[in-house]
Amino acid sequence: MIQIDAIHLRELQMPLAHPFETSFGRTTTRRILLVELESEGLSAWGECVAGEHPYFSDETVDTAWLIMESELGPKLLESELEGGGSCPKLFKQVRGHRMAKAGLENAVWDLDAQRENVPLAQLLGGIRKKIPCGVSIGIQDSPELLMEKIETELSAGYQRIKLKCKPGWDTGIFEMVRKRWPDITLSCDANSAYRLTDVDTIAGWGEFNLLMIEQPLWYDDFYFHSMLQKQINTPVCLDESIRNRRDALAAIDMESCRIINIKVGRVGGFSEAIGVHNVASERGIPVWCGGMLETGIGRSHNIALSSLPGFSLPGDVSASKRYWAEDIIEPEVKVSSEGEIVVPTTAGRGFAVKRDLIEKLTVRRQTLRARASVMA
Ligand code: OSB
Ligand code: MG
Repeated sequence: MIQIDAIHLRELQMPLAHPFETSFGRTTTRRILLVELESEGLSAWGECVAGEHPYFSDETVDTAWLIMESELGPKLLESELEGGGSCPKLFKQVRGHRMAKAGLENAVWDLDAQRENVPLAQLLGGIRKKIPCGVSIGIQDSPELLMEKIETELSAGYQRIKLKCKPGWDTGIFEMVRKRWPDITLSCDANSAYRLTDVDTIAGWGEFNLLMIEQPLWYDDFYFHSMLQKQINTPVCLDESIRNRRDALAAIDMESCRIINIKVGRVGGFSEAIGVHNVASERGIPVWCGGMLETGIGRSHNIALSSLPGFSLPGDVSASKRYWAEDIIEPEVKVSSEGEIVVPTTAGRGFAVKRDLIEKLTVRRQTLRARASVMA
C-alpha cells in the first residue's frame, strides 16, 4: 500500500519559446502548476494542464490549486492507495475539476512505477517502443510565416501537420498549404470556432484531403457534431467534448466523430484516459495523444500514455525545444529525424527533474502534509 507523506504544489512562470495562438486566444507565457509527491523517500511528479484563463476548459491554474489544496490533497493524504488506479474512486465525490484530479493521480502513477521499478509506460499497459509525432501549429501573423513554420517542422521529420484554424484562417490557408505540399498528412483544429450553419464551408474542405477536422463545433456538444459528420466525408475528431469514457462511448455510438484526441488532463487522469483508449480500440476508433503546451513533466506522461496500442495516429507530443528555451527535465524530449520519440525504459517517468531550474522559476508554493499518526 502507498502512503503519501506530503504534497508540494508549485506554480512556475515560464515564457513560451514561441507564442501559441488558437481560435480562443494567444498564449505567450504559461503558468505551470506542478505537483510533487513525497512518499517513503521517493519523489514523484505530476503536471496540472489547466490554463491561466478558463478558455479551453472551465478550469484554471487558480481553481485547480484551490481544489487540490482544499479537497483532493487532503483525501489523498488520508488514504492508503494501491496505485494511481485508486484515485478516481477517492476523488469521485468532487464533481468536475478533472485537470486538478489528473495532476495528482498521474503523480501517484509515477510514484507507483518507481516503487515497482518499472517504466511508467509499462505500468499503463504500453507496448510501443517509439511513438509517432506530429505538431500543432498555431495561427500566425501571416500566411508566409505559417509556410515557413511548416517547412521547418517537416524538415525536422514530423509526420503530421495540424493547423489551428478559425473563420478567415481556413479555406485559403489549406489551399495554399496543399498547393505546396500535396501529399503531407494534414489536419486542422478549430477549437469550436464554427457552427452547424458553416456546414457548406466545412464540407468544402473535403478537397484538401485532411486526415481529420478537430472539434469544429461547440466544446460541449455531441449531437450537432453527429449531424455534421453525417454531411461531410472528412473524419471529425473530438477533443474538448470528450470528458470521460462514457462520453467516448456516446460520441462513437452517435457517430459524432471517427477519431478521438485523448488528453490525460482533460479526462481526469491516466485511469480514465485508459478507459477512453479501451472503448475506442474495441470499436475500431483510432486515438492519438493531444498536448496542452506542457513542460517536460506533463510531456513525459504523454509519452508514456502514447505507448498504448490504440494510439495509432501521430500525436501532438513534440520536442521540448518547440516550447521552451530550457525544459525542466533532463534529458529534454527529443524527436528523431523520422519524427519519433523513444519511450523511456527506465523506472518511472524516465526523465529526471532539474530541481535548481524549477526552484528558480517557482513563483508560488504550498506544502500539504499528512497528519502525524498518533504515537502510542
Ligand atoms: O486544442 O489541442 C488543442 C494547446 C492548448 C490548448 C488546446 C490545444 C492546444 C494544442 C497544442 O493544439 C498542442 C501542443 O503542442 O501541446
Ligand atoms: Mg484540440
